[in-house]
Amino acid sequence: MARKPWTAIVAGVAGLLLLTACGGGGGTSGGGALTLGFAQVGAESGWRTANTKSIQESAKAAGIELKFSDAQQKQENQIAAIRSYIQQKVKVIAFSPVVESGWDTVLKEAKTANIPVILTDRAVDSADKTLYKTFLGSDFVAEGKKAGEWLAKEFGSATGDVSIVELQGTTGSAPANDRKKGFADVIASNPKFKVVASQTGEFTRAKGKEVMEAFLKSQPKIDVLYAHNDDMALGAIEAIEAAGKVPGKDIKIVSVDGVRDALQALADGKINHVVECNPLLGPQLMDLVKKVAAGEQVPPRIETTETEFDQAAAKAALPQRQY
Ligand code: GYE
Repeated sequence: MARKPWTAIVAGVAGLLLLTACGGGGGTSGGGALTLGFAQVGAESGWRTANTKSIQESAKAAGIELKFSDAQQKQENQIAAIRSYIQQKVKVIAFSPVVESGWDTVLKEAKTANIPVILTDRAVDSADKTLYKTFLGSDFVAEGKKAGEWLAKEFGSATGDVSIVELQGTTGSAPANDRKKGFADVIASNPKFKVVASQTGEFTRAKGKEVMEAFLKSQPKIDVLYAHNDDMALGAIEAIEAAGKVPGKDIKIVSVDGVRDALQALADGKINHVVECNPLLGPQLMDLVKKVAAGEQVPPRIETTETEFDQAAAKAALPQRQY
């Protein structure tokens, strides 16, 4: 019983020492360094790697001291990281929530500690919008719709059923929920479009390959693969080729993100269409961090502008593609 306060004090002192040590000699004049705690989802995809790099480089360029953690796609790790940022008294917390629900408790803790929170890339479903200052990222429903619209055009004149398999992103994540919905909304207008199998591939190449192998075994006819991200599509291509089929021809493929490897596969004719999702959120995020740290008002939602790639657009974009 009597131990608890002591442990707390020791932890507090240790935290203080850590904070001082991390101050980098910046001193406390003028309020000290602007510290940002960023809780990243993981390193599951090419998109994520580009996103992490963008955040790390822009923090450096903006003179913001970044504390960065990788949650390995686990919500409990992200919650622990956010709690440690609260304890370390960072100025601002930003994170990309691995799933949409279950954040209210930790977000309330940040609010009580007067630390503003910025959501980047993925949203939360909290009813209380005062738990975070803003959201910076993409409209995932619109991305799913674009994939559906491509499909509707591509198979516009097809007679008979079009059998679609879907590789979903991480279960419960905003991009998986929304990309599924946007796509489903568009294809619902024509009963010939049938999603014959839909399963999570966890946004990774390995899982995308594994689940596609299972689809190829269980489904007698697959005309189209809709993958919620490029990495799963790239993994699935390996499975399709191993099954003796030609990706892009026997099975048409549409995916989301626009990473180099996928644009290359599109240029090579193995993917048929890519909907872009922009991972380079770092510069805009650092701007927002400075604003919320200064107590300035920011818009509640900031969406990135994105395009789509057909084969010609992929070929044109490839030489300058950064990621
Ligand atoms: O599409 C996928 C990544 O949240 C938008 O997460 C992001 C998604 C992205 O793993 O590749």
